[in-house]
Amino acid sequence: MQIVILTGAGVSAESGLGTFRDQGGIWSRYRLEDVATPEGFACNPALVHTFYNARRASLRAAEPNAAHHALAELEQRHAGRCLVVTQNVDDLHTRAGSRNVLHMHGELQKACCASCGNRWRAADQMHADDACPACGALACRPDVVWFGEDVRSMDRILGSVAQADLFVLIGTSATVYPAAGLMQLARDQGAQTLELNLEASAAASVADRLLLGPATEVVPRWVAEWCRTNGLE
Ligand code: BJW
Repeated sequence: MQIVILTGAGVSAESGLGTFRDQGGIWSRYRLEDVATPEGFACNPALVHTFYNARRASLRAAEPNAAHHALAELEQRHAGRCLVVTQNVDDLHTRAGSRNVLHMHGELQKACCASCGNRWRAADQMHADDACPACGALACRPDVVWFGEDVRSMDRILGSVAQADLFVLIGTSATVYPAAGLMQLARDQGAQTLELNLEASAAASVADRLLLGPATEVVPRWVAEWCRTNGLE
């Protein structure tokens, strides 16, 4: 039995990290064209660094919540493969103990050089005039995936989705591709599909089962149910 879990901002919402498209979310305070596109970064790198420096500070103050911990426990108990594919750039799944995690939109705590491709742990504060420690270019950026850029680990993600027996979508609006299409893909290839969300996502019509509620409640409840019905208590 292979399980693929796709998570989005909703799984980290109760850890104090904002979602993007909910009321009062990140995109109600910033224009995504300004802070989450290569063109926005080229136009105003200082603004983009300020945006991500603040997000990094929020992440340092955040702790994994009951949903992250429940998913780590599921991975530990489940005998087959259990992969978390996250759109989140935070490290809360890993800090909760999940070991099999793919960050398809990159990682907030990493920096990269747009000139030579070098990657390193980001300083708390990044600046537009930082030099790459490898090549010296003034082309340092957060190691995250902006609109129009290729997402990470897509071959591994597609391979895992193709082999999945169960696909679980958690806390994402399913409006950003290619992540938004993964549940449909999983179902087309024979997986059972489940959505755990505060509100039904744009992909909810392809979920075999939909459980609504805050992640810290529905995810631990579902993991406990799954362990019980699969004799993993
Ligand atoms: C709770 C909760 C609680 C709340 N408990 N739940 C036309 C058609 C199709 C595709 C395209 C198109 N034009 C362009 C594209 C491609 C584009 C795209 O999808 N655009 C759409 C807007 C249409 N995609 C891309 O460009 C991607 N790359 C790509 O496709 O490459 C190939 C390509 C290149 C060029 C052209 C075409 C193809 C890259 C996407 C990169 C996204 N990057 C961001 C920023 C990352 C860094 C950062 O964090 O700053 O990723 S945008 C932002 O959205 C972030 C998120 O990971 C992503 C998804 O957001 P998420 O997680 O779903 O959050 P929300 O806020 O939307 O939803 C929150 C959910 O939680 C809701 O459901 C709530 O109900 C729930 N919730 N509280 C449980 N307590």
